[in-house]
Amino acid sequence: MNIKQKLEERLGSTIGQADDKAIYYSLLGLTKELTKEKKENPGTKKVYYISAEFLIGKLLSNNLINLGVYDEVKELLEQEGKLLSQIEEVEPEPSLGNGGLGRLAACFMDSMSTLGLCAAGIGLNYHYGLFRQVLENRKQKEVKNPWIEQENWLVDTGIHFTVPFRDFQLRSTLYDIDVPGYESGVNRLHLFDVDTLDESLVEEGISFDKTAVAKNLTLFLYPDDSDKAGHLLRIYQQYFMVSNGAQLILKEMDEKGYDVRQMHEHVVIQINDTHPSMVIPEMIRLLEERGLSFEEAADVVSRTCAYTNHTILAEALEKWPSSYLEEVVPHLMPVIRKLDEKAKKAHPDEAVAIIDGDGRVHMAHMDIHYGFSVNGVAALHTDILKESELKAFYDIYPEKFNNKTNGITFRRWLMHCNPSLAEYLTELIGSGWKKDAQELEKLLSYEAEEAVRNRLLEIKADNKKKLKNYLKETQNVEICENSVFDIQIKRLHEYKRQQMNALYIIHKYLEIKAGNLPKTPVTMIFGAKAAPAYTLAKDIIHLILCLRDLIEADETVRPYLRVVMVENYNVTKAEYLIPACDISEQISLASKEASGTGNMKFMLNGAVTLGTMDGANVEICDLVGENNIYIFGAKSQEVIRLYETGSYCAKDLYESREGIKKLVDFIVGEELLALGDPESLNRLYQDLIHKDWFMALLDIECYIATKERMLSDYEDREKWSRMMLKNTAKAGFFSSDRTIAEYNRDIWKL
Ligand code: 26M
Repeated sequence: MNIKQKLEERLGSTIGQADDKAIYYSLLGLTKELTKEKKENPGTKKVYYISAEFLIGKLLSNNLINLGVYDEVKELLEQEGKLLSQIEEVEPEPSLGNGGLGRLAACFMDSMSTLGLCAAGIGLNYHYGLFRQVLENRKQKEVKNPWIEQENWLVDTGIHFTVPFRDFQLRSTLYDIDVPGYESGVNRLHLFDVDTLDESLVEEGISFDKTAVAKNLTLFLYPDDSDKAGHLLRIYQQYFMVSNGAQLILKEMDEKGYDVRQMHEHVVIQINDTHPSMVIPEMIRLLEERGLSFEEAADVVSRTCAYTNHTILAEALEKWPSSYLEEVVPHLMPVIRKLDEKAKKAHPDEAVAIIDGDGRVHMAHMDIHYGFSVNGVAALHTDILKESELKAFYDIYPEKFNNKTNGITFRRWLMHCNPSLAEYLTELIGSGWKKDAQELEKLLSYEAEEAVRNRLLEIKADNKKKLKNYLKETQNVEICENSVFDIQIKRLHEYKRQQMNALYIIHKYLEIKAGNLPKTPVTMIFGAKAAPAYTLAKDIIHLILCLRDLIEADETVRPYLRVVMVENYNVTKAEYLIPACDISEQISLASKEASGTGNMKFMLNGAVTLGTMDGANVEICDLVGENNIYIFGAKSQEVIRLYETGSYCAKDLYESREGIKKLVDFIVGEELLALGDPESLNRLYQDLIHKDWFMALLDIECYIATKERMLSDYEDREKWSRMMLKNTAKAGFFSSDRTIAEYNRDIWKL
């Protein structure tokens, strides 16, 4: 039977007669069926990628692409007057991640399958995922985000485990999502859930009884952790994830007849940040139950586990009070104490202790002592880990440290989200780039051809029109497709410095008011969720929304400058925004963004980066050369020195630089106070003057100057299109296929 027949059989009608919903669900079923026909990636050694987040995005198109039937299905539907892009709108987006860390795990799942590696993901099946963001009264409101429908991608495996806690135990059910590789075999994403979950626990917004663990464990991703109950719930979640994961790994080893004493020859556990770190003591505990001595168990587990660090922000490194662990998982504490004593005996330095003087358990320290590999996620990040943040560990274990610069899957972030560019590239350089991304460099030989460059500009213009239509339909905002699209989309965090971008908007507003009009209008686009308890992040959203409305109401400014905040920014919205972007905002304070992966997606799709020398921006700069990127701001060494000496003083800058004072004062000027919440605006104003922990005022002047230079270069369409071409051509390095090949070569050795 061909695809058309199979589809119509599922529909019980012709495609032409069916509605989008019916077609979506039939395609969902068909895709699952086609995936089942694929074989699992084989191997005698398997990597388990354990992560609290997998931000997989919608799956239909991605899976159709990887199964090699995307074009066939798309044409089939078009013959019957249906658009695949329209049908995709029916699919709810799984909401199983916050941002970069979760999206990275999803890209890695795609690449591990594509490269034919024997691999699985292990995580949790959060029913309401991360909250859905609603923008109301110029503020963020959080509501639940139910994404699991009657028919969905999850497969109930019928596999159950029992997970012990202090006062009770929970039975789990394992749900799987198949991950087909691109023209390759299939791996699985294993998502554990509790049988006793009670969705009705959620009342208003996203609040619920945090103490009813059996009923709430997999309701939300990282529920508000501003109080003790939130912290405990997070420990419950983490332990539930790793205990299930460890039991699954042992079950699979048993089934294959492997000896658990040889675990390291058959298994690698890649620990994605510290959220899954309890897998180390848990696996040791389970092996002791199977008769291994503590020493034997600790040894084999140490040869099996590898840790990836994703941040150097001190406040983000997990340190659980041992009293909390005693309250939730008392049976793990004896193991953790033994691990701590053993480490202290060998390395008495307080800086590398697992349990510190205050009784807090440093999860990363446990990973480094009892894992065989420690990696950072971009060259600069790994250097900083080695030279400062984790220097004491690097001195002990230099051989464990390695870098794996992040990557993105080109299946989703080019072939799917930007089909016209993908097709044009194939027309020019053949389709080899789909398997070997380095082949994109072949594009360089077309740099001098005006017709090629003009086509790239045309594709960009089309994508901008598509975004315009999408925003009109979904948010009822109308933007000008002939303006410059300047886009900053990422979680809202002070270190990412959306507040600095907001200060730029104030600058531009005042310039326009003074009669200095831009040649081409500028559209500033933001997308960002703030953590529910992160007050200052919410204040920054409020400022941006107030600026938006101030400008919207001003007939003299509106034709030249617009501000748009995309509501509930997620993977699906990123897929519209990224191909349409001219200016990619990557403006974190140098040394703070471990890597960034949005920067890579924008570059691949022909946007030009405006950024600091931070994370993977450094490597983008090396690849495209200084003439094809706009770099500004303090370098990481300077920033690190400022922190060490405590010599940064925002107030000095505010008082001594008239231009800076004017911008900051505007936040609490009469125009904005007439629109906004005085308490919120005032808090942000005070913070910028008295703290400014992430040094927005340090870089604001060169940021403004560099953006102005960029806008003026935008007018030179030849120059700009050369930069676009160069960026796409040099993006091959950032394929997650390259990243995963390196993980396998250096760490997993499958
Ligand atoms: C959140 C709220 C308040 C304080 C700190 C945080 C927080 C910050 C970072 C929590 C966790 C953080 O790190 C984990 C993380 O998401 N890291 C991201 O990982 C991506 C994939 O490697 C990188 O591209 C990003 O640069 C990095 O921030």
